[in-house]
Amino acid sequence: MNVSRRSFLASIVIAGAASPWARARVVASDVVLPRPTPSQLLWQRDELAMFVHFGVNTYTDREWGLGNEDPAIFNPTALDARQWARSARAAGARAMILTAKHHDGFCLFPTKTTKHSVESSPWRGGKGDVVREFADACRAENLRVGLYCSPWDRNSPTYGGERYNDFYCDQLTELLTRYGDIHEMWFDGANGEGPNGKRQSYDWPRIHALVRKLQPNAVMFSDAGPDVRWCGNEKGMAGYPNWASVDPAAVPYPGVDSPAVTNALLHGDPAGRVWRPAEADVSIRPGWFHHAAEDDKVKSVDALNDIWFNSVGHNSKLLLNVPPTRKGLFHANDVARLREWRESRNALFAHDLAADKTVVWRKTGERSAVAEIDLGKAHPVGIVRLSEDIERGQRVSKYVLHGAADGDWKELTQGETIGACKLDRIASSSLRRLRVTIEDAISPPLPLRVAVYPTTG
Ligand code: FUL
Repeated sequence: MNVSRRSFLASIVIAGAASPWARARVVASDVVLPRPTPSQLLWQRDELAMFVHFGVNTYTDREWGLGNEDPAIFNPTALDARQWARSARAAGARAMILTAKHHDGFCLFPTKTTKHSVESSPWRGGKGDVVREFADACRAENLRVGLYCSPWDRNSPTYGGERYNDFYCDQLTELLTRYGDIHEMWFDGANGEGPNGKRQSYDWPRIHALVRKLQPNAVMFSDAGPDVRWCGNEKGMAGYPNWASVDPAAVPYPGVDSPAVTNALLHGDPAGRVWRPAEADVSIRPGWFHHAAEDDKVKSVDALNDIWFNSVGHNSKLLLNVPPTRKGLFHANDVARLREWRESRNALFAHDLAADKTVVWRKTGERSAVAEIDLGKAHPVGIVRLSEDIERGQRVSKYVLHGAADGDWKELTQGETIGACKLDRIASSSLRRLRVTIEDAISPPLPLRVAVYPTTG
């Protein structure tokens, strides 16, 4: 599903331009738009990452630990991070993110900062390191490695004072120097009270600078970025329209909450000067951690597909959580569902009817254009995928999709933003030609990539 740049360029012809790419370059050089860094681009092109919530909550059946859990309860009898990674890979994920520390403060890695860690547990005789096994498994399965280290810590006695920022930065330093390349550092916004009843003021500029220094290629996620923003809900549903650009002042720090903030997270801002695409996180079950009572509540393939269309299909990246059980394995129901879901997506997107067809591109004004494609013969069309060349920013703000069998054009759907990927499910009809009319854009639009998938089932 990734847009290969070479095929993207090869499949487009610009009507009436002697040297299409020379012309496109001139247009693009006129504008100053926020653009992704190479790391942000890589991050978005992965489309799907797996989230893994694991820790003392797995053993207490809680979602938020209290911070006073006995490390002795952490004892996965069959922990196999390779099984997580294989399932993630089979589901089509290209990255995986582990809760190295959740709000309870229990560290899944040995650390000099606290005794509240795997070292004090019976697992692997206190010599184990879940983060190490996780990172090794990711690399063995060709997945990029991401880590979640909760700023909120209900265990640390330093929490609520300046020393906690040192403590937290020491933990980050351990995580960012021991385990090779980290692709994504995930900072959640929850910020409650610590063991002393105090709240913490986090030194975000220092935290961000530390991550940049130790892992310059990592993207940092939080409500407030700086590289990737939260999509504004935990349902895996990005907003629409969805701009990758934002006004950084609209979400000043992680955890800030108001209707205006939610709106900014859901939709981004076409006038925003910073590139900060949305990540849509959701769990495959009701909870983030494993609870045996939810073993029959694994989301259906239809629900997961719906999430896909509303996340990846709305110019976002999907972060899907699958929680290991007390044994340290993904549950068989989740593994089976991931496989079924992948098969369903494979079927939906198996055959791009437009793969070897030419998109004829015609500028119709400073901020408008038309893309037309002839499939050669009529097919029942179920999904149209549109992509902008986001390396050069996001531009389209209004489009209409038309289709024709042999005769008249009829309107299929209308949309606003496109970005890296817009998926339109259209009522099944037999179509030979498709036309995307870009009615407005915030900057001269560039040729689109158009993929067309037949109706299945
Ligand atoms: C939130 C946390 O409070 C939840 O427990 C979970 O980790 C979710 C992904 O982020 O901020």
